[in-house]
Amino acid sequence: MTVSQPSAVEIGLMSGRAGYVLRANDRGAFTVASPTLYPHMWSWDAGFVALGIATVSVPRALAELRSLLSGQWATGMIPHILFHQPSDYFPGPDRWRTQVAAARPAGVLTSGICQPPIHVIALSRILHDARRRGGADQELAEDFVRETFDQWLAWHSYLATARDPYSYGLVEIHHGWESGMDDSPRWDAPYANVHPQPDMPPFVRADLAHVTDPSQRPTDAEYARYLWLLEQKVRSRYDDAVYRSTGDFVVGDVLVSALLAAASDLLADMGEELGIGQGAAGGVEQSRAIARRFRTGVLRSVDPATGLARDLDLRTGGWLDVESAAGFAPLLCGGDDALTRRQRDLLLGPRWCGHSRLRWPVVPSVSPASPAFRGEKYWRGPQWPVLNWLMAWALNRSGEQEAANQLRLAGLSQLVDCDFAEYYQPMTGETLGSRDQSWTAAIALDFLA
Ligand code: 9WN
Repeated sequence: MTVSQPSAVEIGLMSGRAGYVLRANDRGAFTVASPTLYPHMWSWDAGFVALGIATVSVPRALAELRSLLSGQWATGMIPHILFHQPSDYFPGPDRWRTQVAAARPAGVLTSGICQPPIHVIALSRILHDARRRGGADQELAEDFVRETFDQWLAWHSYLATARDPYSYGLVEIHHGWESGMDDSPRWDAPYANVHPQPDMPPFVRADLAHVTDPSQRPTDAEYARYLWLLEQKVRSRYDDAVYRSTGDFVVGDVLVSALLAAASDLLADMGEELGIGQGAAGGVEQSRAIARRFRTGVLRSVDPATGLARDLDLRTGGWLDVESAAGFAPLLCGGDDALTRRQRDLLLGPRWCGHSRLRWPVVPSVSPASPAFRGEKYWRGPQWPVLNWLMAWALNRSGEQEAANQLRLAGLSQLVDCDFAEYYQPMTGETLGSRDQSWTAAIALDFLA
């Protein structure tokens, strides 16, 4: 299916409305992920939000990243939620009880797990934009990179050490939420071994009150497992080694690993350009080493039969064969040109974006040809605009401009209604989940820039 460029009027409306959404979700020092369902700052959302805001204001984009860094733990971890303000979001700070962790930051309440390391990818894009504009924007962005380089390096080093202690080259996640793809069928097998115990404190979900159809969200049984893992993290006092030997869910995540590899290379590039972190043991060389290790880990996970990367259940030692978009992790980190071309063709082909029943040829979270596919259910099939953006970004970086542009145009066509939904039904195009989702508006701005 070929998709044409939206009209000039549609583009004008879309960029105006996307800017409006981001401004409405701006709480001064940070942007809420969405107005009602997610009234806090989420880690990987903030990365996408920053790159979208940068198309309008580089200083405000950098402020978003600075605000995120204010929640960094002494271990280097950037937590998945920063609770800058009170709200009814559940689980909130009372449930996370991060006061048990010595490494928690002072001055801001946070959750105790992390999310995919998209931030340096966003920062490098912001720096690129700022340089194109020159003047004060360029100066600000370069100063920001100089000032925060070590914090990003600490974040990546945390993932490379505390979350890969045996140097497999795959980042270990301790909760499905850490993947950003909470209920993806990627995690069905490992979650089957997560058994909430009767001594888990009772809970009442708040998310269902903010969506029109609760069946589009994870089930109560899934939530019980999410809360049980949270409990296990608290009981380990957020010590990764303790959790590793006591927790139910420990999985090597290919998408997180590929993002870490890509982001580490970009951090090294920025260091070289600005003369930061030089020398044999400097940040640039450390970043390159991280990139190499995780790129190798991702490429090693590829199933030669399908051409897709696989997560690794570190509890059972088994590969997780699920046709999810995370299988395209090698596109993000590169390293094997033949595989890149194979994955490009697969992604645009009939099991994925070229599937005959899709409303828009946008990356679905799970292949519509897979038995695991569910068109309305959260990360079990719907199209998430940010995922499409990531794949377009990856293709562009691999020199696959034509394929990247196809995803960009399809992504823009999907957003022409200006709902900026959290996710979309791939066959009908119906908007699902939250509306006015910040990261959806942000990637629209980036696609339009
Ligand atoms: C739990 C904010 C976040 C995204 C995740 C998405 C969803 C939270 C939730 O919303 O997760 O972290 O409450 O369902 O799955 O990717 O960062 O937009």
